[in-house]
Amino acid sequence: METDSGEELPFLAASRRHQPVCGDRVRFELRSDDSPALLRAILPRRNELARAAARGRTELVAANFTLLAIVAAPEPAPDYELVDRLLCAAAGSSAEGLIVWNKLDLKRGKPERLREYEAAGFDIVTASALTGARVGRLRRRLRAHTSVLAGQSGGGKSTLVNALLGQEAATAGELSEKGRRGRHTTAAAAMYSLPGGGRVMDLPGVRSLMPVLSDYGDLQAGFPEFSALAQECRFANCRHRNEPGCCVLEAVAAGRLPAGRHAGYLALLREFEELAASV
Ligand SMILES: Nc1nc2c(ncn2[C@@H]2O[C@H](COP(=O)(O)OP(=O)(O)OP(=O)(O)O)[C@@H](O)[C@H]2O)c(=O)[nH]1
Ligand SMILES: [Mg+2]
Ligand SMILES: [Zn+2]
Repeated sequence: METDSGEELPFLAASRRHQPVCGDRVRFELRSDDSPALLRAILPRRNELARAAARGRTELVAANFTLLAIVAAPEPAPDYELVDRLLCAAAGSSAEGLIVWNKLDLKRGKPERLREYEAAGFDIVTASALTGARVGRLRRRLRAHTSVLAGQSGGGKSTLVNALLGQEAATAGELSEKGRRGRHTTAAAAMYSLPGGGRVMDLPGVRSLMPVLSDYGDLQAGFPEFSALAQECRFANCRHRNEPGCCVLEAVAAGRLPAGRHAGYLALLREFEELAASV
């Protein structure tokens, strides 16, 4: 826990009801002796990022962010379903969504699939956490924000945090040789203040972080390029799956909308409907 003046304080929750997550603002009581400060209350959150946990439960992982930066890279191979999901989560949390294409030094170029996000209106910045290339630009982009770095394990979130800070603060890992997958190096979320302004939260990589989609509006917000087309669909509540007179499907068939974007939408729609049916 950190005070407004930046001092690190050990603390204890006064009650088990007060379980703070990374990004929470809290009220606490200092005690006269050397014992840890007592956390008395968690202040109202502007937003929350939740993941699906065991037994259909959800678990909060971060709060009070204004930008959700989705870190992806050529290695490990990008998981676009996760990118879609996180973009939906950003929109549903009234936070800016940003894609960070890391490991520029590998010189693989942007995959076609990633360009589709740009065409859909999403902001993509490229950087190399390893060489520091374009990290200054990313630092400026994050300056006015409390950001969350999220994405697959091994994408380079912790390495990026270190590059943004200009020092080793977050523990970064190695990619395992077998399959070049991430190793889930970061175990718990942590918040860092950036030189020049802004703060970032480094979250553990996904597989452990699948944000839950609880609202069809969040799903729509992750696919903003559909909305103009959807206005012309025959049914006002068209879900663009197999409905007659669906203009989204027509656009896919005519090659005006990338099939990958529509497939990504259908995957999340299926999950959203299963979730909605189970409650
Ligand atoms: N070539 C290259 N490798 C990078 C770059 N950034 C990170 N890496 C490497 O990618 C591996 C994983 O980096 P981490 O920063 O631990 O990844 P993470 O996203 O924090 O992973 P988790 O904590 O498991 O979620 C490490 O071996 C890094 O050295 C980069 O810009 N270029
Ligand atoms: Mg990490
Ligand atoms: Zn439709």
